[in-house]
Amino acid sequence: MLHGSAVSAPSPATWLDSSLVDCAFLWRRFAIVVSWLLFVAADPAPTFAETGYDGWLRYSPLPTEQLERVRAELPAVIVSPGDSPVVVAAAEELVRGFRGMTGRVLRIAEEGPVKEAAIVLSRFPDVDQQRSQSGSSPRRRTSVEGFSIDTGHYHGQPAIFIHSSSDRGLLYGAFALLRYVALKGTLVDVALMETPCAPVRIVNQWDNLDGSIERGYGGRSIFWENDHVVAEMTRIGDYARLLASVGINGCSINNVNADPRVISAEYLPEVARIAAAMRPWGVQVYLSLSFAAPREVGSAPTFDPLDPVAVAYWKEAIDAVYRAVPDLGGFVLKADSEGRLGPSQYGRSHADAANVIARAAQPHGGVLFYRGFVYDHRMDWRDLSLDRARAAYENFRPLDGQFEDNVVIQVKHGPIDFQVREPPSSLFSGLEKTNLAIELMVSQEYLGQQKHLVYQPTMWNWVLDYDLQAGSADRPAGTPVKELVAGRTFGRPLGGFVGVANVGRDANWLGHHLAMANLYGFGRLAWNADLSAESIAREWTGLTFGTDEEVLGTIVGLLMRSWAIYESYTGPLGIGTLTDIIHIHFGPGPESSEYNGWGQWHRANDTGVGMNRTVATGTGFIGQYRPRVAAEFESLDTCPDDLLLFMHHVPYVHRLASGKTVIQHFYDEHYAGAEAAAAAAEIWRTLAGRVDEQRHREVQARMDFQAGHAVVWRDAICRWFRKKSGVEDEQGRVGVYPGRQEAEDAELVGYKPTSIDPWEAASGSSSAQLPAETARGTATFRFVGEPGWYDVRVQYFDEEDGASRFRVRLGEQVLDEWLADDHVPTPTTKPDSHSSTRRTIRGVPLRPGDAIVVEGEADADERAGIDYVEIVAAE
Ligand code: GCW
Repeated sequence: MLHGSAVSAPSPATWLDSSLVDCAFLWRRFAIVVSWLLFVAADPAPTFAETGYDGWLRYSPLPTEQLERVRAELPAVIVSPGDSPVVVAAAEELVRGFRGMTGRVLRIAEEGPVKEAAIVLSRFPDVDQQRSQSGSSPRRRTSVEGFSIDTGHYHGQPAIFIHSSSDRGLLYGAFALLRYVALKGTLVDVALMETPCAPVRIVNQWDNLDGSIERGYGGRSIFWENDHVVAEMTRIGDYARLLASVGINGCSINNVNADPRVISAEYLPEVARIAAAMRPWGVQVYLSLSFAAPREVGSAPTFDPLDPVAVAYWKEAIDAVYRAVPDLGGFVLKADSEGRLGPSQYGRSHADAANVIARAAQPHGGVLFYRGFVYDHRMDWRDLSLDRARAAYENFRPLDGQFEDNVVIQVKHGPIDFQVREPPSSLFSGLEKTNLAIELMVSQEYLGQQKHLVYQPTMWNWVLDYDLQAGSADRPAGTPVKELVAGRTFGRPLGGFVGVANVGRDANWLGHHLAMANLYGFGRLAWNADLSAESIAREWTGLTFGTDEEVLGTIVGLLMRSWAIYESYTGPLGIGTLTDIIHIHFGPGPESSEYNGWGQWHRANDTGVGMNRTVATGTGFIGQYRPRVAAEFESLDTCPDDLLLFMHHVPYVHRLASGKTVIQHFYDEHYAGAEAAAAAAEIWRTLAGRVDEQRHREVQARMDFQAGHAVVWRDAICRWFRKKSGVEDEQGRVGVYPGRQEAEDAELVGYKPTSIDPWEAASGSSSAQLPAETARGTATFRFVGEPGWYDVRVQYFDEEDGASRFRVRLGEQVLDEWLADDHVPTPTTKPDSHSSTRRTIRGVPLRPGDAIVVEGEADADERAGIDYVEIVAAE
């Protein structure tokens, strides 16, 4: 797009040329302009540009009143106990943070007498360790990483103490103190005591060695380029700093669809450079392995985990890795999944596979994360008894107790694959003698790929708080997912949280500034799973956009509603996201879930919809839960509505608790969701001048895109379900779009009506495209309504295989022009539901008979496609 914005104001000429001067309208505009000017004058906007690179660690100057207070309270010296890289990072972070927030530069001093008030990084002996010989309980591990902050005296001077028994704990304490000051604006009587709720707090990056990132939507890899580690390490260190600031202590640096070379001798020095860049921030590096490595990069003829040759390979290879990176955290393994080779090749179990690597890592203190995401992607869709949701439990439950203690089974939060709503995985209550970690996806693969706003901590709260009732038979309640995965319920030595982050080289790391709330939220929940999404949103917004209550409240409101909004215009009632699941997982594609082996089925047919997973008549998946949870899901009377279609197949006219039929609820939700997405974009617009210009503009562009794309979703899904079910929308909205004129019905010159695949991705019957031999063309739309001011929405296709040019004229007057070169996060080279994009031209004066001419100029394989033009009364 021309200016990165889907909304443009009409040129002044449009206003002057108009003979339709409507006084009331002008007064309204005048009043808006005046109030805006008053608003700007009263509250000067931040004028500096912010790229988002600093994330939530901006340390921007405190507001005046707080500034005075903190300056008065702030000690002059930081006392630091030594020169380990992590402690140095902690002390320097305090200097950096207070300099940014207050303009004061603190001095760093060694332990010993001081003459001024001080912040003291105080490492006390690890009492637990001295008392306990075991040294491996999660409580001990986590207590080591905890910290406390209080005030007192140091060598007779007033002091703020950050205590911990580990360097990492001191670093986390330093970040916590800075966060406290940024949000509260004071240091008086600061008193905090925190212990992370789980030892495992790790992110995965799905980065390929060539620099691409699988399911990454924030640019190319910060770690890899051209089959090597990047030369410039700054960004890697800065990422580790962001991670450390929320307590994350590990990061796997290559895709779980692993290139086996990563552990070969050639790469180890490069991996060591990454480890060195992350080490000061207490972030340990993990490597994803290929299970066939003994054969792929070693000289072994086999990768049978029980064959002594393969066993020897792993021992040698892992010893070599640890010689290069002695503090490597460990490994991640995806085996027997989506085409990855695994133990099944030799009839061995996942435990055999995990243990051969885990044993080799044990002497080095390394941990193996073995992914529970194992399923058959070539299932026979005609066999109604098959169900992908059952796979993780069926694969791992029989092996409970057979894994080494340094193996963690890493399980996606739901039984399918990061859909917009899934129940918690049944495996969380299925393993008692095996370490678990929950895998959450920060990167929004199925949630709008960071072009749509979806604040995930609301969803994660819902999953983590779900009580899977895995306690004793007489008292099953009180075992929420967060306790199970942290290893607390069954007293496991390891457990916790893994987030698939996939940050990239975009200045703001994740593409959408507001998506950083997900990375922040992941870290905060991994640290303390009891935090509410709302409190996290308030923290993140305060740190990222400032604590002005109006700005803060507005952004928190947008974040908090965003998951529900996305769910409603994509796939409500637990049906799944309904995206195009066999390709890029972005736009709508309801048909694509069916009739294939991937098993993400929703089973919509002529009479009903939903997967029957009951024990009584369905796939039996529900039986994998503990009795009370299973009973709740099994019965239509007690199954929660938001999981209804995940668990049951029901007629379209089945009535929900609300009294609405399923199909009517579906229609209503899609309309309400699209409306809410449009409203959200307008709410963000009101923050112009209150948020720095660059971030405001960039977020606005994404939210405007989302508002348009939500309509693509609404229309595709509603039309598809109307056709499938044959049931009309009670409100008559589906297929009837006020003010919309289809491009295929317009007066076309050069353009030709062209069908779109799948059909529901185009409004009406098809679209208009320029044929291969035609470079330019026009589509003319005649206005038929009352005279007045209108918004003109042009729905066009913005593919990745060209940059077509569009110009919109009202008669001879140019209203707008733009280049269709905006990026859909996952490239598509077709006019389809992913590339369908909206451009809105606001406040256009129109009279009946006026011609709106869309001129298109094709480029390469992008044929300047137009779906429709919609003319609606100006807001
Ligand atoms: O959902 C699928 C993704 C794959 C991913 C896989 C996994 C890394 O579409 O891209 O592969 O999940 O989690 O292993």
